[in-house]
Amino acid sequence: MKIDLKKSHAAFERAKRLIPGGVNSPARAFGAVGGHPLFIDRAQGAYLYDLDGNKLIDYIGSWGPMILGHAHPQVIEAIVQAAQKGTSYGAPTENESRIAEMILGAYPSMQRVRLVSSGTEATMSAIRVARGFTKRNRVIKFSGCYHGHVDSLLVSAGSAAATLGVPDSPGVTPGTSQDTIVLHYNDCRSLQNTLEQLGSQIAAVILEPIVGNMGTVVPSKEFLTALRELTKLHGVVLIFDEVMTGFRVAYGGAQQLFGIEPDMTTLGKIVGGGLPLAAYGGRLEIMDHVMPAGKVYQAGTLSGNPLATAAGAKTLEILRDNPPYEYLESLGQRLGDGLLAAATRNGIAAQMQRVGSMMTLFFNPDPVVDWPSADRSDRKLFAKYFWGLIERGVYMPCSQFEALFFSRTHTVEDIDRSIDAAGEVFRELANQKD
Ligand code: HOZ
Repeated sequence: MKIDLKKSHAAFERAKRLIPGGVNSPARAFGAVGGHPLFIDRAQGAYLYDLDGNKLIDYIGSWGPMILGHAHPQVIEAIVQAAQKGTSYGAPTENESRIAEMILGAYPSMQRVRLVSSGTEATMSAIRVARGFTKRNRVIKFSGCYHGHVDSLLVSAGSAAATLGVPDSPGVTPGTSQDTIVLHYNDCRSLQNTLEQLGSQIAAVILEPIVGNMGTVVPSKEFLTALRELTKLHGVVLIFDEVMTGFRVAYGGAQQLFGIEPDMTTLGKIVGGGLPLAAYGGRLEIMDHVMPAGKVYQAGTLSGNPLATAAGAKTLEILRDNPPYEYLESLGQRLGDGLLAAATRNGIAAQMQRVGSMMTLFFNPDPVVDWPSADRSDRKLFAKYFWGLIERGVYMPCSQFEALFFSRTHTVEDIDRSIDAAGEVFRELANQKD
């Protein structure tokens, strides 16, 4: 190993004696790439600093939220000011309405929105509300899509569940998952057949409108059209899980980018500006079923927490008033093209899948359109690529099946340094093959 990771190793040994697997979320465990995770001391702008003092260009961005870069001064100031007024009241605040107004302004498909604390809570609640609204039980999801660790959706799931080989988690009872139907992403025919046969039993179709959790996978135009038309035809609630894509691929998320209105939307990550806040919402007639407006129960002590709403509202305000999306697109194109060129120049079969500032370099000779094609990627090669980049100060997501994210604070120099580092790694790997 070319860099010193002694303190991270010691910290991981200690954590393993206290916390299952030493981590509080499996996606961080480096399980698919081997070795020990880096323990982070602090972060600023585009960089992470680990316990051993290594400075790394960060392409995880806390798995999505940090679109403005780490420790953005205005976001930090908003959090500090909120904290000085108390950290939680268990009573409504005006800031909840302020951020709700901003969300509804950005997502016209939603007429009401409920704030929760995590993406998991948002998708779990959206499914419950869709069931309450339609009075139907069954739900369609797509293999490789991940919607948090909701029991009924931990079936053929992406993210760390796929990375660590447990797409169907033990502990999820057959009873819980029996109402979940799993189809392949981008497969219009099976969607049509399933809805024709079972449409009257299906409450919702849920999907990531651009997948991040099997690596980045983009929907075809036909798939998006089929989703909207068929769900409408069969009275099924179409839920866009925009926890990753919301405020990321455009201020109004994938639905703005594609010009398609789902019935319900879930948000997380960026909406909380790096603090635990998420949201779900949709058409008025659906959301009016949520208690206390309606009878579908959903609650939370820390829902709409004052620190989280302060960080989230400030982040959205900055994104709205000074949109970074053109800049992110130009940097994304540079990075995506650069990484792919570096791989192919060295004889490595790869596919770049990208939308703006989220992307995945798949080590795969064929286009990746769904989980079976993603699953054929070369995991071993990915692990070598990952560690080669760490040694050169570039911190990528630790799985082939995660999207990388970068921020407004990343510079052309950061991008070019990362491409050069990848080029060196690929050269080394090509030489090893010879
Ligand atoms: N949803 C995140 C990206 N797949 C993972 C975060 C986590 O599970 O820790």
